[in-house]
Amino acid sequence: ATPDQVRAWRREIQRFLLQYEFGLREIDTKLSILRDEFLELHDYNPIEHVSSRVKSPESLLEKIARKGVSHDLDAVREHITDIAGIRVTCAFVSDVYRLFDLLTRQDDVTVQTVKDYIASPKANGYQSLHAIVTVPVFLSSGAVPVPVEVQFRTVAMDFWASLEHKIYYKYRRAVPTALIDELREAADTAAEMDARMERLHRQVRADTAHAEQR
Ligand code: 0O2
Repeated sequence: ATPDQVRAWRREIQRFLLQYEFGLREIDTKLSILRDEFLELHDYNPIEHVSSRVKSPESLLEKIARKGVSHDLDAVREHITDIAGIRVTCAFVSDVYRLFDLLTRQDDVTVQTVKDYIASPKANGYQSLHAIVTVPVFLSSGAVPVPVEVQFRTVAMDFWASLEHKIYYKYRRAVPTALIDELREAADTAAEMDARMERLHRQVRADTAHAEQR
């Protein structure tokens, strides 16, 4: 390709990725509204933190090659669904599902796919609730539906996933069996802790409600 072609292609990619940046902002605003209203109604914050990213052009190109997708941007839009990603970390499993419902019930949010790795954890122990949603972004040329991957998880699931991710890359995807077994056990421990924290949380809320009635 000539330098002019490379420059033109870069500009096109930048414009393409900007739409995903806008999609993330829409979802981010929705989540912050839900959080602030929840705080007002229930007196606690259901979201511990939110992080988001648009895939870098390098990592997008790597995934296009790995998945054998054509470089045509319409094909990329259709087949690579995690160009915009947002991760919502909650204290409790019940809040994970509650936020998922509150977000996906909104009129302008369309759910494409849901993968519930909390109900059915992956073989390695990974747990999270994933949804690919599309949200309209209003550009000068009209509305564009932008796909965003939203991952909902608890603090314990997030702790596990970030360590597992590091280990996976450290061993270049060939993790020793003993470590795989330990990670699986650690995932079970995290799930037990989530169940225990949920019980405590319910107990405290019930006790508080009782005290308020008296
Ligand atoms: P990164 O580096 O986080 O972006 P896909 O490969 O996305 O087309 P897949 O695998 O069917 O399709 O999607 P899935 O199962 O919904 O997983 C997508 C994302 O979930 C991953 O993105 C990870 O962020 C996370 N994830 C899934 N499985 C695991 C796991 O076993 N361990 C950890 N730590 N994270 C996981 P990427 O692009 O793979 O990675």
